[in-house]
Amino acid sequence: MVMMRPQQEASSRSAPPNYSKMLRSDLWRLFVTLGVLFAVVTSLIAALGSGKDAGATDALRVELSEFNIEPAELNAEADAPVVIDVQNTGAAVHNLSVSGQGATEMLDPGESAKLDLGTLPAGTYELACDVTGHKESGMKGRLVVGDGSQVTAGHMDPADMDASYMRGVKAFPAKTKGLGGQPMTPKLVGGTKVFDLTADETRWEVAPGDVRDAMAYNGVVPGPEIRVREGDRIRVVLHNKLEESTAIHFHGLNVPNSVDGVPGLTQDLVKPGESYSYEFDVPNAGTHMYHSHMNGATQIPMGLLGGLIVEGRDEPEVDVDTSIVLNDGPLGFTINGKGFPATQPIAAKPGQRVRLRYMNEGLQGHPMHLHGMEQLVIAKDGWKLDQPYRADTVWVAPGERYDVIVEAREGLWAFHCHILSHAEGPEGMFGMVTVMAVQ
Ligand SMILES: [Cu+2]
Repeated sequence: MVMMRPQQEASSRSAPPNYSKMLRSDLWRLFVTLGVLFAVVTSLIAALGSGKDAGATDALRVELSEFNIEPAELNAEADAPVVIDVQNTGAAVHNLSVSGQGATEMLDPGESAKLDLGTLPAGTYELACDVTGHKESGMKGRLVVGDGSQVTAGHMDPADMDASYMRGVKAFPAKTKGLGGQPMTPKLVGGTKVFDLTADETRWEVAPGDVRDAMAYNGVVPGPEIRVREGDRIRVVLHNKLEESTAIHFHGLNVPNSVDGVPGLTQDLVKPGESYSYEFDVPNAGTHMYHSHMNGATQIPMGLLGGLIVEGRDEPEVDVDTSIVLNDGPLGFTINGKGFPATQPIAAKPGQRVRLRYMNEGLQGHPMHLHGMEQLVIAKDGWKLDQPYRADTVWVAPGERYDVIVEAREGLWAFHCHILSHAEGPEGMFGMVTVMAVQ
């Protein structure tokens, strides 16, 4: 455009002689014309280019898994279309929902979708998965539109971080309503040990003030512990007070097929309001579990699970025998139905032998790490190992059980899942954390 000025000036003023001479020159005219064309094309390109820039934020991408939205914070420009590429990299169904703005459909594992939110005014929007309980389990985040002054995700004022962390530790072991996994005394009918289990919906306090929708046997998570001896005759009577069908499977026990607890395969559905009896002679000893075998990815994480301990003929001598039932899902990450600081400490005296029985009822693996002492792994899935081995971290996959023996050393020893997002965040420890208190 600058190139035009001599011409304009020339026409608005009386031109000095050497100027008019130059204007008359064909070469100069061609030069000016080319200059004008160049300027027009350049500004057109610039206009188109800037239009494109103003209309798009850098590609936004999130991955959904159990139970994370990664990254947990997205940043977008204000007054520009926001499009998010969403991929479900997890093993369960998830979606991405942006508070009040829109959501993808439910995505199966491996599926992806584009979430086009159009132009959003500046502000902070909540990201979450709409599947019941997934947001509470960690599938949340935020979308910050405009205003670069926002704090970075996960960043907390260091003083607040310290205070929040210490509050949690000082609250441990915090009191909450309800304690699951306590040994159940059976009714003796003839020579048969009878256990009545009522499945119902309930509210369960996972951590102080954190009360969630749950499904429970006899109102507790985990359900009461069934502890019997190899060869006992037992009858487990299930009463279904849920609004959906259910059944009980005895996980790890080599029971007769007819009492294996799989609706449609070995028995009828136990419909709402119905009862069903399972009676058998207890076969193989070991650390086992009982749980629902209907709508499993919901009913079990929500609490329809329990320990089933079968004492054998030659059990190792121990001073303390404790079950560690692991679970994850709508109730968060829990040890015996509670999250830190409401988890129970494991108490022992120096030199005592402590038997820990891990049972993983969750949908994820949990590597359980004990500080200060090695764990001697003596059994896998209830079967004694020919060659016990030592480990400081015992990976317990979904469905697995491990029995370990620990020789207690004096001290307060942290004991937690080593997938650290199951145990600790900027606000302190939570979920799968407890303490072995040897005093
Ligand atoms: Cu874990």
